[in-house]
Amino acid sequence: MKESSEQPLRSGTVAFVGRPNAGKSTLMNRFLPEKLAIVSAKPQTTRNRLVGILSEDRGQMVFYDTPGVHKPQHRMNRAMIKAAQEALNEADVICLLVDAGQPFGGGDEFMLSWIGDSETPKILLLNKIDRVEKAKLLPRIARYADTGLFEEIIPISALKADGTDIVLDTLWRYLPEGPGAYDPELLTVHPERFLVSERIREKVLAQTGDELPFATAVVIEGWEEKGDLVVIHASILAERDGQKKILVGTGGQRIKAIGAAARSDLEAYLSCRVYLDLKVRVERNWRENRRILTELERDVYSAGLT
Ligand SMILES: Nc1nc2c(ncn2[C@@H]2O[C@H](COP(=O)(O)OP(=O)(O)O)[C@@H](O)[C@H]2O)c(=O)[nH]1
Ligand SMILES: [Mg+2]
Repeated sequence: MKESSEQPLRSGTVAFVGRPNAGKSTLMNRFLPEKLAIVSAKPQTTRNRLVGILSEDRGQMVFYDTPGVHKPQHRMNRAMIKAAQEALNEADVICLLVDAGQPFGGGDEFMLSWIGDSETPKILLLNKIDRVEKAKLLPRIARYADTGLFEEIIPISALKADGTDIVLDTLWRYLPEGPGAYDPELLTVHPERFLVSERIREKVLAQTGDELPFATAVVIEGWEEKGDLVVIHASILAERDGQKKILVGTGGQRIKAIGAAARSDLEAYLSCRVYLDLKVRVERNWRENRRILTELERDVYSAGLT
């Protein structure tokens, strides 16, 4: 039984938007009971709109983590920007994340005009303050305050959980009253297959350097459950033979390391033994290939849930 002094339940959606690498995925993971989004130091790590669900006694908050907004150069990138735009249009609150350690530039100016058309309440989160001197923060805050676009400006460190409780308390205040739409046990709407492919892709990003910035994708080719063992067949897509070479490494060393890291992560994540059969497949210019992009996109959402 709820006491009458309690606040009414609130529920709604929050979009995290911003330039690549601002820390959007790190922040969403921070608010969820379990890691959902993959994170890397490389730009364009997040490729789709990811849905994360937080259920607590205050209500239900649904996060949209989005791809960073950048100048699109491939069909894939145009789809990424579209995913960010849809999240922006549908959210009850927009959080613009900015890397406070980077100087304000053209990309930031563009973000302001991109979100500026929307009537939705906006909150600015100046992230990565663990890396910035306090004195340098004040002019940044003033710069954003002058735009008149934001209801709130909050300096945070998503990584160190500094200021993040304040963000959450603030966000609840902007959500409409009403019960949540999702089962409170649900963390997300994405199928396990997609989440597994993402976790493998995270290991690919972590184990490759600048020679392979964003040209990879991971496709789950097969999935069999044999008692407490799950056998997963997965392919890493490369755009060229040269990229395949990089992914495989001398004597297959790199793909072995990726596979080992992914397997141990997946065993913890799926709570069972995993046999991971990982291959590299060359698909020329897959970022322009409608068939492959459709195939990748199909795995992202379960039918009927979005
Ligand atoms: N120092 C610092 N690094 C952060 C912070 N938040 C995120 N990062 C790092 O910034 C990089 C990009 O983070 P990510 O969440 O993938 O950014 P996204 O592209 O906006 O989703 C990763 O290496 C993160 O560990 C922060 O508050 N402080
Ligand atoms: Mg991200």
